[in-house]
Amino acid sequence: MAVDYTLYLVTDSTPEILGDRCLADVVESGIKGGVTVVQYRNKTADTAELVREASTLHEITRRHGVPLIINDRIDVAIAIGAEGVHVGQDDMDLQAVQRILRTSLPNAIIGVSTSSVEEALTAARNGATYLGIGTVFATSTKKDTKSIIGAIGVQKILTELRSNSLNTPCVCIGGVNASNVQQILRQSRHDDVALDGVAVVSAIMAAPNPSEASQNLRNLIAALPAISRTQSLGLMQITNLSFVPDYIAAVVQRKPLCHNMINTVVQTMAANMAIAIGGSPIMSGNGAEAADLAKLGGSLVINMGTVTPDSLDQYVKAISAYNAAGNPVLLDPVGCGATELRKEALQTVLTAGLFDVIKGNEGEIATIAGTSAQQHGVDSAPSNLTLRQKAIMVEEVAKRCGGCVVVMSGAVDIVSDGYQTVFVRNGHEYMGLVTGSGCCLGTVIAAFLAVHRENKLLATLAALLLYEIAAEQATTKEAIRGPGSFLPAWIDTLYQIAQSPESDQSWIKGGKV
Ligand code: 3NM
Ligand code: MG
Repeated sequence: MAVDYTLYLVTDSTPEILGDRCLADVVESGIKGGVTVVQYRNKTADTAELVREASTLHEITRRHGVPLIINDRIDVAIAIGAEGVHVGQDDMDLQAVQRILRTSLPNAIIGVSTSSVEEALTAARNGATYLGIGTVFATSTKKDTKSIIGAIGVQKILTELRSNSLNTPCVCIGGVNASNVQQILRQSRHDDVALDGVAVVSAIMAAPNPSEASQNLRNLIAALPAISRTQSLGLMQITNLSFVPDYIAAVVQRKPLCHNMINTVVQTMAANMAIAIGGSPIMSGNGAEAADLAKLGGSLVINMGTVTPDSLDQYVKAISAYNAAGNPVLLDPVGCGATELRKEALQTVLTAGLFDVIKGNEGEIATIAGTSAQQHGVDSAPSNLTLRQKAIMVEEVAKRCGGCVVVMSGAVDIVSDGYQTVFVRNGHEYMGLVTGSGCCLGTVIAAFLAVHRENKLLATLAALLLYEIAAEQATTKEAIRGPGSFLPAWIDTLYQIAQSPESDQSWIKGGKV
């Protein structure tokens, strides 16, 4: 039978996790909440107890049409006629398991724990039905974990398997819970390679309400936005910018909510720019209302420009709320390398959830990449990196952040989703003389993200071109004598283009990508 690995529950009967509750009740509750596979794992009970408990569980799982897999004990699996077994690297080797089960349980699922590329390739080549990949995050549930591999380790294993044409289903295990399930699923993705599900112990077994905990995990998994790879954009087709007016028209038509948690310097300007391009801004710094706002289908901007301990707490709440609702989040890590406090705040934010776009200047992106020199204030320190070196850095950060789009703003803007990278040479020097011109780009991009979720790279590119070409056009107006008169003219031009992006497409011919 085809197994659904989406939410794989591994049981644990220890007092630390099960407490004094009944194992069968907890498992049934989990299944009712959405568990799709159950593994009975008990490292201490006597054989008679194992067989007895396994058959009780089997009765429940059968009733709900969910497969039951027995950890390690092939004999117990055979005794109760379970759907499968799961073996670790220190258990009986896969070929021996296959020999034994060939006659007694010929259709058995045989899962294997793996923590390295070699182990995974070997198990998959030898015919494992599925692989458990771990340990993803540190966990106290299993005392003898070998290595913590993180999302990057999982991604590496998945990529190697798939590039060797091994399509064995994979789940990951170790420290997975509601706060990180979206992160691990998204950050382990690469091209069209993805996990088939997640395996958890304590997130369900130790939950006060296992059914609710399972339901919550299923919802979080379901809310995860599909990875939106730019379809054969390529460098050839990027010369055709005719999608930009269409993207703008859709923003104006849909009037997306733009929830800005943005620094206190640029609130008004960001709100005005959002309105000019057709968005509906709300400048709320209160994380407690983020869950309600997230339901309205808009996007969230986290701009750390005037971060404080309190605003940081609010960001974390809002990021979780938007991630849970599956709505886009843009991070502007303003001045994140300038002080120790900002570096710490950046780490808090980056681990709080997932971002669809990260936008920063060179110093800020370099700080995220871990390669920056000391920043002076919020402006980017000049570096001697070549454009190519910067592009590699942008790509790296995009990959590391699990398929988010990274924008490094500058004289040449670099935009990458980790697979495709685009340079944009539009803009005007006056932009650098108006405070908040970088921050407001985040707000404008976020408005586009809310409407164009299927293609984050193109959405970002459309917003960037609109923003910078409008700035160029504004400076050609007669009354412009400097940055002061430039700002209102820029807002006017954004508004004019947004109102009729298609009636006169000549503006987009100014796009320099
Ligand atoms: N196997 P929790 S980690 C059973 O790395 C098990 O192979 C692991 O428990 C491995 O979801 C683990 O509570 C325990 O962190 C996972
Ligand atoms: Mg084992």
